[in-house]
Amino acid sequence: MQTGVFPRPALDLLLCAPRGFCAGVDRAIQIVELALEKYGAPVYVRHEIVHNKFVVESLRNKGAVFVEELDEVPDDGAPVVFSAHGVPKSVPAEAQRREMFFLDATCPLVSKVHKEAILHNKRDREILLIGHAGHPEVIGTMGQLPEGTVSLIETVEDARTYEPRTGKQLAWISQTTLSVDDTAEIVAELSARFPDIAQPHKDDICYATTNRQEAVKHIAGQCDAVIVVGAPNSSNSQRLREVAAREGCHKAFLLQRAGEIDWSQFDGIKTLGVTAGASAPEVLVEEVIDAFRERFEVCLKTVRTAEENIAFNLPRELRDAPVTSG
Ligand code: 2E7
Ligand code: F3S
Repeated sequence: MQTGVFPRPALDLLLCAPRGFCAGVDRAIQIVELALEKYGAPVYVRHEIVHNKFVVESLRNKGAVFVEELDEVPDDGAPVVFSAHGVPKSVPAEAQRREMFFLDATCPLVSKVHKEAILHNKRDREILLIGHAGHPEVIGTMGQLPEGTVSLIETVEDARTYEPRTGKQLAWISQTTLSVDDTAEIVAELSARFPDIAQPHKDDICYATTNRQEAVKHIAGQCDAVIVVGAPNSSNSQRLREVAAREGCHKAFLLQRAGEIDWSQFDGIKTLGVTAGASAPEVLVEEVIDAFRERFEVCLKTVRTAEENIAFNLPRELRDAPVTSG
């Protein structure tokens, strides 16, 4: 007989799919792991390979050394990996000058935006980058061209007040992890003001960002609370939290680990939504779900809004390396 044991309250947990790792993150982490296997430790990594402390810590335990700039890397012949977010042209240039062996883990979908910027410049266009100041992807994309060539547009207000600096045709490109809806508003303003502005086929927001936002949007309205597993410096994860909040879920939280859950916020909830940013490992999602299972009678339902089957090739140097067991 279970006297004194209160029944746990029932909780419907809606688990978004797709969520978590994208193809660019998978590739970037594999690059560091394969470099460690093939060349041995240390392997230097410029910037967090992806914006997740758990991932960074696991790689550090295997022998990766994280730095912010190349001047922190000694000339000892060890490989240097550039993070998934991309780097300004000055970074590989400096690595070449110092005859470093480097591996570029820039997501191929970011490299595509870099190529667009270079092409617009070749076609003599004035380039606007829609994105967030200070983010490493934005620094990398702006740094594909000489300083002052690319202008940053962060808000609809920026789009409304932008004064072209040259008489050239305008073109816009974007960061890959933006809010789909905010970007559409900015683009509408730019297109209204500058009807002949050149633009990408659709936008530069990647498939993973788009799919994860769509998934959380789909469930947010039915949820009393939504948890996004991800880091505060992760742009795509922040956008997921915002999307959930805007869809009317008043309790939308971004957190890195189960230990950060403020349980007072979840008293009396009936339906919880869970998703994860593109840099958050599934093991951390499981950790959060397990923490809820300890306090609630959880009925878990996966809600899938898109299928993903994208994988990117590894850099040539690592293609013949043995595959890691995980
Ligand atoms: C690279 C790019 O590491 P993240 O959290 O990065 P963001 O850009 O969202 O802060 O997520 C994976 C990733 C996303 N975009 C890596 Cl360009
Ligand atoms: Fe690439 Fe998008 Fe992931 S730009 S790293 S596929 S979130």
